[in-house]
Amino acid sequence: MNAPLPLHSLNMAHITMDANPEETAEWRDAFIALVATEGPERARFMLDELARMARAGRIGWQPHLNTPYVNTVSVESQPVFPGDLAVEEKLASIMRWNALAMVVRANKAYGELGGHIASYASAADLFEIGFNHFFHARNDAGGHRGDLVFFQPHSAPGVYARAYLEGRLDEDDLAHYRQEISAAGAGAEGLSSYPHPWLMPDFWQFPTGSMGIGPISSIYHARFMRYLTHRNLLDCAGRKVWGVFGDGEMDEPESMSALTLAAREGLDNLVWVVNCNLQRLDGPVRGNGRVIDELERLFSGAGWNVIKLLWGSDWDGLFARDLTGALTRALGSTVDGQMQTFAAKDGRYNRDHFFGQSPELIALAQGMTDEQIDRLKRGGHDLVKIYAAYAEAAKASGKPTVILAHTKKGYGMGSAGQGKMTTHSQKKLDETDLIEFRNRFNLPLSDEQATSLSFFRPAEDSAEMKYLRERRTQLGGYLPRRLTACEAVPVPPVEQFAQFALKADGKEMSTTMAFVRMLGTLLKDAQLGKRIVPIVADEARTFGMANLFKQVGIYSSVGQQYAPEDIGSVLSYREALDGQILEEGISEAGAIASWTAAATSYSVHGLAMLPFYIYYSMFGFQRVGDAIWAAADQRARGFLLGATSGRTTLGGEGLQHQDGSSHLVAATIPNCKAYDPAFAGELAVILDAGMREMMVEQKDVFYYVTLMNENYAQPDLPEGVADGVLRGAYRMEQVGTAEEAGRRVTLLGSGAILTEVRKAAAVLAQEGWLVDVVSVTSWSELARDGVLQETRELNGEAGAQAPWITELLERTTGGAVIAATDYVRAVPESVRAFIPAGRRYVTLGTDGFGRSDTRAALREFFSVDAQSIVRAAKAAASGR
Ligand SMILES: Cc1ncc(C[n+]2csc(CCOP(=O)(O)OP(=O)(O)O)c2C)c(N)n1
Ligand SMILES: [Mg+2]
Repeated sequence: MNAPLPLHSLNMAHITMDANPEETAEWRDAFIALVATEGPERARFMLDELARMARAGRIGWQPHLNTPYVNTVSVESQPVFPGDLAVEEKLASIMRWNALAMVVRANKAYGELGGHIASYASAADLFEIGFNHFFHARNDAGGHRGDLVFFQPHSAPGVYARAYLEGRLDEDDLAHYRQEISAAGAGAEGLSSYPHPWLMPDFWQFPTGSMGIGPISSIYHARFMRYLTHRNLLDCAGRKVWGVFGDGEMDEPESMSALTLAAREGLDNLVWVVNCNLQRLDGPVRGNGRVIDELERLFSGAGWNVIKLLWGSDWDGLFARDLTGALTRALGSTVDGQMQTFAAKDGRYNRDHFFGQSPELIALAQGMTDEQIDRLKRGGHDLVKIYAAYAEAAKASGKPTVILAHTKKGYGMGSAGQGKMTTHSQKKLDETDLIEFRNRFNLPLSDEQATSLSFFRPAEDSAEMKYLRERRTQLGGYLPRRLTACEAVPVPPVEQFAQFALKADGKEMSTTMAFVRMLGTLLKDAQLGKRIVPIVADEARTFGMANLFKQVGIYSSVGQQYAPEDIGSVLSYREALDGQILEEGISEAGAIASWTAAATSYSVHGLAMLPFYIYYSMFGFQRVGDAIWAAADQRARGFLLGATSGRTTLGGEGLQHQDGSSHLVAATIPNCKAYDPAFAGELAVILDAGMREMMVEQKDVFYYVTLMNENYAQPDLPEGVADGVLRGAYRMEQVGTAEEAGRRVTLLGSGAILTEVRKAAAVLAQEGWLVDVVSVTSWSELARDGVLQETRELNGEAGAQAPWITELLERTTGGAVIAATDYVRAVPESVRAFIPAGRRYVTLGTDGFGRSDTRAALREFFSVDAQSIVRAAKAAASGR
């Protein structure tokens, strides 16, 4: 029903168990008369009133969240299509062809490369309407500052196909789809499998390859744009976030987890297009159910504006003739598994099995040939209907919008793939399939060109090419495109925000307290302060940050509409429109999405922001590691602070709170610099270097720093060690007086366990040992440097030096080397290869599950306490 049905035509025959049909008819007639004489507004009022009475009377009635299985935008309210339909259809066909040719070619050459055809085949028209009419590119010369567009990852071939027509990629590039390495040798640009800003830094903006991360990121980016606007940092009015996602992808917890946030925040700058081709990889998304109904209920319930885009224009006439509503009912009661079968079968089958269901449907199909039935388009393949849905979405106000677009997976792939169970991974088409595809989309290709998979680009002065360029000019240029130019932000000298830490003079404090104090000062800095984005996931009080609530406020898009319970207190809970802290509640997934939005603002918005997300370290790399990996792909710049870190610093918390592995995972992320400082002075040096590297030198790195909550005496940072702190280690002290024969040992320690190392050193010194204590601030930086130097040496490259840890140990220490950390042993094991030859290396760590007990008991249990270190030192020295 692309037009509303006349109310009196609704056949209620399907309603069973009507105890009193006559009475029902009276009520119906009354309602029809009301609509006819008083209009829809009065009718709505009456329905509300009845609903109110039903609820008051506790009669147990609930409204259904589903609307009929028809287009939300009716024929009557459909806008005139503003483009040249014929040209756009030709262009879409060319995109389809080149995308298909690229994948099939790559797999003909190297069967192992993989790739996808069917997803873009179903999404091509959804993309094209966006490209031709809605997706604004960033135009810094006074124009639109750009929409953010999230592309479904395995539809990337279609985006490349378009960039090829636009002249942004050439045939050589397309020929190197999924071959980044050989492309470099051939002077071409390798096209990454999925959107990867790391691999194609001038092209892709948002990594979406891991399903679910695109959807949640898009929500938090939309919210971050509001934050920038409300904090008067950047006016983001008029800019939208578009996301094209799969219906299967909606099952990911991340996809759904922030729907209510988007609605609560009234993100009408956000539009999702969910491509409901009813299939995922293995088979139907809801074979025995109906995913569009389910998503409609989910999104409506969450407070989104839902636009169903189900049927193409050629259904309009059918619906108009369907006076009994039989067609709407039949479509509304077909399960998706069956609907998929209809997509896979021809017109004859559909006539027999769909239209053959009832005399009314048979009559409806009578005027159509099998060919016409076969070509009946679903809404997501009809440019006019797609335009209508997008236009409706673009003007929505007060709510985020989802367009549920009904399509066929593998659309146009004929018997080779359309609607087939196996279509997702279909990447081989034989000659007949290719000719069929060419015919299906009227492509101007000879048989030879089709079967040899020639790429096709119309002549530069053709109507299609002129149109394509004109449309993109109107919309500000080409996209996706990743820009990086932005102004550097000056960082205050370290003495200004961390003098107390550099010259701590033995004062007792935890590194978390030191961090919070530094952050508080940095927030006051005239230039940098405003750019800082503190982020927490309901743990600000845990980390002693409550003072910041008052100081900089918690961001709220509606200010604070209540008198907080603690209003008189100096730490009062303060929400404000221009609040600076992003308090994400108990959603680490949300918090890391927020962090990523802020950490990539330098590129997405041309405005560098500096996020500090502080969290329970266990709930970081372990809980949201994949999102951090995606942030790395997106070249994020910012700080992750893993607080209450390590397996023994937060005694009572036990197995699921004590983190012994985050440094191991962090070390695997190439652009993540991970530090486990023991002292506030070290932390100061690390923060200072990180801020300079990211904000001033604008390097694409981010920092992971672990913080502890154990209070202990903080020494002054020794002179001249800053370089060592950043490289990962420095010799902090030598204890003991003279070396007795065989009584020399070197102790390495990091973070929480350095205090145990120093205690062990004192014990050994008392017993006549000479002990060098090395503070390791970063195992991963040491290991990276070691690997780099070793690789240089093996390759005979110039500039190979001894690894820093080798040189440091050789130059400043002696004896066997014992390393202890609050992390699993694999962390200190990562530098074993770089320990100077001939020196025994023993590692102590916290392998296994965590437990609850006192700090002392835990350290003893894991053998990382001073006693265990002393024991290990003696054993190693004696050659045991
Ligand atoms: C987290 C994650 N799990 C699994 C995959 C592998 N995968 C890629 S596409 C796909 C199916 C996608 O189905 P849908 O979202 O419906 O998209 P369609 O191709 O049907 O448009 C799967 C399982 C992935 N990329 N990411
Ligand atoms: Mg799907």
